[in-house]
Amino acid sequence: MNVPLYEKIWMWAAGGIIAAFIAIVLVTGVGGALQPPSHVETIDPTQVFKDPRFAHPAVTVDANGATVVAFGMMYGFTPAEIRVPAGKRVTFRMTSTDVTHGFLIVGTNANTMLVPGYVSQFTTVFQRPGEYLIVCNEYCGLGHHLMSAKLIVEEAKP
Ligand SMILES: [Cu+2]
Repeated sequence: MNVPLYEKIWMWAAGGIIAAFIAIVLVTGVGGALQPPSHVETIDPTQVFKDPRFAHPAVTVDANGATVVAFGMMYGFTPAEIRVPAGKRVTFRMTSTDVTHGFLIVGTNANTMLVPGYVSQFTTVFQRPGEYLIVCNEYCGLGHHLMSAKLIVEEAKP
């Protein structure tokens, strides 16, 4: 069969693009699945109460913003009421003592999973003062629907 040269070039080019796509899918899919995508900080889930990072779950406010140390367990969050300043950077550091929980602050873009064995961390800014509902959005057991907490965003003091 006599295939014209241009036809051959385009067949090889199309084949090469397909091979490149498959390679990209394999490299990112397999490589990315080997570890969590960000902030790999581990913790022994059975020792959360004794671990110095989580022994005193609380909100620490300083000039730059606030740091929230909290954990989720069946079926609640500790602390159950979190007070942070409006318009400042708030860093959440959280984990779970038992199973995987969710941490969603309704009406904001704050949403993470609390996976036992790992410390979840993210930073956000709450612009609007007010009261926000925090819910667990990963089914974690019979009391899942009872698992909630409160975020109070306070007007920043001048
Ligand atoms: Cu839960």
